[in-house]
Amino acid sequence: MHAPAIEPLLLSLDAQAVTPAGSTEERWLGGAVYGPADARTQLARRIGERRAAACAVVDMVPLAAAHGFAELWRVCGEGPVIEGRYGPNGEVTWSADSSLLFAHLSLEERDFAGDRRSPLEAAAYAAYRDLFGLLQQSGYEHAIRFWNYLPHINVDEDGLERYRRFNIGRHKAFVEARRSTDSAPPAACALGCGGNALTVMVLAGRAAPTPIENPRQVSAYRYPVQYGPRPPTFSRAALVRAGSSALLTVSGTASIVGHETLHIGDVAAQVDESLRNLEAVIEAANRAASAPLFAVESMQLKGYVRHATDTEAVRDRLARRLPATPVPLVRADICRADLLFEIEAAGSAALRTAA
Ligand code: 3EB
Repeated sequence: MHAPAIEPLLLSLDAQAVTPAGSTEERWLGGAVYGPADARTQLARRIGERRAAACAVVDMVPLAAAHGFAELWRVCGEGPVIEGRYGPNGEVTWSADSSLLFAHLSLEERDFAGDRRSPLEAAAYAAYRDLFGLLQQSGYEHAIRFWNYLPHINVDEDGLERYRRFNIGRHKAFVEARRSTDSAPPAACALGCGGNALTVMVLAGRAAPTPIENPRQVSAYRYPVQYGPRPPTFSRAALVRAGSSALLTVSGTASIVGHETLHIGDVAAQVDESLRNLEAVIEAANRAASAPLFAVESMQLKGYVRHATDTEAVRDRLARRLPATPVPLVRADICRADLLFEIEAAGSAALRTAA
């Protein structure tokens, strides 16, 4: 069997932890480390300074690993991984192999305080403008997956929740870059984090991914205006062919059916509903691929938990459905105030070619 062209891997930064990380000869296309600011130092010790620089640091408290963990993209294709900087002040850090690119940037909102718009809206617009500029210039023009992390995500700012302000800035950048906002946007997640910066990461490729929707849910880019003046710009998942394998990356998935939050105040039921949605998205991806390539049990999962006090309840529900699948959890605010849990998934599968 061929090694996949790209696969997500989890690396615990606890010194005593046994992890799947192999030799330092392995090639990584960036990723993210979830933990305190010094987590990057831990990561550099494990994978080297240069490769650690290609990773974003997301200020979130892991609910098990004391020193945090990293989610890295291992690439197994031919050719070297190259790195670089992009943007007016070199704020975008990127790394790429011959077919895929990973990039990240963090913008301090206070640097946008003079803007006529809300600083967060302006920062979201600038982040996406810069990332789209890089994608356009580098030839990895197709965004596959975005990760969005912003402080105080549910806090009201001048009469509008900050997540909704973020959506306005993101939407504007999509429109200006002539990227469709109402069909086939990339997969994404949007969560609250600590610190003072908006962090956006993107995985992009030279070939267009296939967007996947969830038949149980209204497409997020068609949410009614009750969720804000501009809808969130993301698809439920993105499926992309990479060499002789396929990569599926599933967006943040929560207890939403239609466009409404279900099981308000009941974290266990929200976990169950989120897993039903995750399975529905994976099923839709398998239908699009015309082959049963993906299963929830064999994907790399990550859960976001709003209240640390819900950790045991969340673990218990996850273990019932997925007894043999580890799900690393971090404490994070979810983009709707009534959501207590969100889960995301990514995985690679070998493509069978006719002999
Ligand atoms: C939802 O389904 C939950 O704004 O990029 C999930 C994934 C959610 C991505 C985003 C938001 C985003 O609407 C929230």
